[in-house]
Amino acid sequence: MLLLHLSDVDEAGWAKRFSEALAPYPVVRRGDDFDPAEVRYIFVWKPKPDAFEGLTGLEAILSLGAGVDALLKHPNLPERPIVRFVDEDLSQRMSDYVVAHVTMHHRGYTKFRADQHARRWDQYYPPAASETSVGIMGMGVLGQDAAARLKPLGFALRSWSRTPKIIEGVEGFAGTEQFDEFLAGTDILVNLLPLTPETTGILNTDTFGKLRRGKLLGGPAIVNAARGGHQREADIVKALQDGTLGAASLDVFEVEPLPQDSPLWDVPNCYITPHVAAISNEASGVRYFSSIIGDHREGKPLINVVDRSRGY
Ligand code: NDP
Ligand code: OXD
Repeated sequence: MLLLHLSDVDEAGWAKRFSEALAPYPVVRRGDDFDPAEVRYIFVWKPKPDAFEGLTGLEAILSLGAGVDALLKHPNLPERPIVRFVDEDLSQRMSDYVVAHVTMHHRGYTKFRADQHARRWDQYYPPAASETSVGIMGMGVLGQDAAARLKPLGFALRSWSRTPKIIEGVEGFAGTEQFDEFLAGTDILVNLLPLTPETTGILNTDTFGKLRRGKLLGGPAIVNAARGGHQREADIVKALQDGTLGAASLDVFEVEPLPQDSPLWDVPNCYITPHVAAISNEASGVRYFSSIIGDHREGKPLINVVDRSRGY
């Protein structure tokens, strides 16, 4: 039996699709009449504290989110394998966001927008893409997809990950020892890291001060589409105001929804979106998790299992 426990999304819609895809395998939701001991899989997003109560026969936890930082902090998380969402459609959507914001900062959007408001004709030619370096933090599923889509646009690409990566056309850096070197050659910093104790607060004053200056008018830019916990928002406001950063695109925030009184709302070179960089699409999500359940019922191993000791 599959139990759905989803908050803030259309649980009924997901349940209907799962019932169709898995039939005759039983699919239930909270509030239905079922024996919790019969549940083998639970599909979760923002599970409540009692989500796992009575699930004595549970075999795996399926996460609607690609990021599992919040799930790993659940106070009653059972010691069962966690399968996270890995999906081409999700990667494509994230890369759409990344490419849009990288190209926007590369082409001096902040300056030209301000010029237009001021009715100012001021010819400034941005550097070629090949002279502009995009540094991607996190070279996993999403980071690699973003790099593959930025590459044909001609950007100079570099990446930073925990373990070394050899990817054609991407200069790789790994570990804390190579972090500063990575930053020193980066004009546009893209964050696609998971949120772990090691990566919390990584987008801070110290990091911004180490980015390359002199290539992009107004200063280097950051794009954070991973987690709000990665960024120190007070540092971002200050850096955007004092010119340490030329621009910031933020899809995620320390507190979501972003509070009404956050100073970020009023900073003109800050581009805010409400955690919409990439959504887990129902059709492809149901296809992915149904095939995982089907394979597992046939004795095949689970895929994309979270390593709890690493935190992602
Ligand atoms: P992956 O697990 O596939 O990749 C994570 C990458 O980060 C890996 O390259 C890993 O290194 C690297 N990494 C982890 N810890 C460190 C560290 N301490 N130092 C350096 N590098 C590190 O994750 P995904 O690409 O699938 O997703 C990334 C994040 O994107 C998710 O965790 C989630 O928070 C966020 N996300 C946001 C969405 C949105 O709508 N805003 C939507 C979906 C995801 P290594 O390769 O060596 O293991
Ligand atoms: C995710 C997200 O982690 O939507 O999938 O943030």
